[in-house]
Amino acid sequence: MPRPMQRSEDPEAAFHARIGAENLGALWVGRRGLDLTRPGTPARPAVWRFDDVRPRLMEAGALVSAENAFRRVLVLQNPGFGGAMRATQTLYAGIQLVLPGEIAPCHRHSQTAIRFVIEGSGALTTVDGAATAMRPGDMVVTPQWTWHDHRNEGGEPAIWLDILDTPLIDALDTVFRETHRETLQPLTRAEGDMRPAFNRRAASARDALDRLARETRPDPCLGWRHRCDDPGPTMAAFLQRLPRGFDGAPRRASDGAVYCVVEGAGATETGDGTLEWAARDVFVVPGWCRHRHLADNGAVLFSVSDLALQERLGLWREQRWEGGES
Ligand code: GTQ
Repeated sequence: MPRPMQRSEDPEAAFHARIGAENLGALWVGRRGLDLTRPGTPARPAVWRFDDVRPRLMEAGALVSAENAFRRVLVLQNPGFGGAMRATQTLYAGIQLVLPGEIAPCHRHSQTAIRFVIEGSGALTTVDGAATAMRPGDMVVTPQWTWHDHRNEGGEPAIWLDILDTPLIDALDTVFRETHRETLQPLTRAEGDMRPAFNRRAASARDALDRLARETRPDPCLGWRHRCDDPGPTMAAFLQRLPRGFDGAPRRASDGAVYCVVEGAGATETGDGTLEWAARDVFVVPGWCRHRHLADNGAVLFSVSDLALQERLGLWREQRWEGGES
C-alpha cells in the first residue's frame, strides 16, 4: 500500500511554502474557487432603526461630552466588516449627537463629509469661517480640508447622520487631519459667501424632486430620484421619492449606498434578507447587490454613494430587471 503523500514530498506544496517565505505567491492558487466575474464585497444589507439607536446615543450623551469625545458619534458598523468602521466598502457612516450648549471642536481632514440632519433645529456648523444652521432634512457638506466645528445653540438635542469617504481615502493612504488651535474657529464670512454652497437646504432639494414628480414618470426601479450637486470628487447624494403603492423592479449598481429615510416607511428586498425601514432609519445596500424597494404608502429617501468617483474612473455599472423577468 502506498504511503499517503507527505506535505514535504508534494513538490507543489513545497514550492508554495518556499516562495511564501520570499514574499511571493502563486496567482492560480490564490484565485482558486473564487467567482471573479463580479465584485465580492464583504458588505451586507443592513438597517439601523432610529428608535433603537437614539437611546444608545442618549446614553453616550450622559457618559461623555461632545468636546471631550471630539465627535460624539455612534458608528454604523456594517456586520460584514467584523467591527470595522465601515458602512460600505468605501463609506463611513455614524450618528452624531450635540446636546444643547455643546461644541464639537474645530478640525479639518482630507475626507469629505456629508451630514444629513435627523433631529433638532438648534445646531450650527461653521465651514471655513461661515456658519450655517442645521435643520432636519438639510444636507451640509464639509469639503475636504475645510475647517469645521459644530455647536448647538438651541434647547434640544441635535442629531445627524455623518457620511464620510474615510475607507476610500484610507485605502489611498491619504488620510490627513489637523486640529484647530481654537475650539471654535472665528466667523469671517457670511454663509452665502461659500462657493459652492455647502448647505443644500432640504426645501430646495424637495422642490427639485417635486418638479421631477410633476413632469416625469417614475422610474420602475428608483421612483423619482434627484441627484443633488455632487458634494465633492468622490460622493454623490440623492433625494428620492417612491410613490404610494411602489412595488419596485429589481436593480443592482456597482455603487453601494447608505440611505436615510426622510419620510414614510417601506422595505428593501435583497437576496440576503429584507430590510424594513421607517422615517429616520438608516440602511445600506451594498454594491452590486440586487434589490428592490417597496413602499405601500410612499416614502422619501436620502442616499449617498461613491458614484461620483466610480464615474470619474469609468467603472460604474448598473443592471435592471424591468420586464418582470428574474
Ligand atoms: O463631524 O467632523 O462622524 O471628523 C467622523 C469624523 C464626524 C466631524 C464623524 C468627523 C466628523
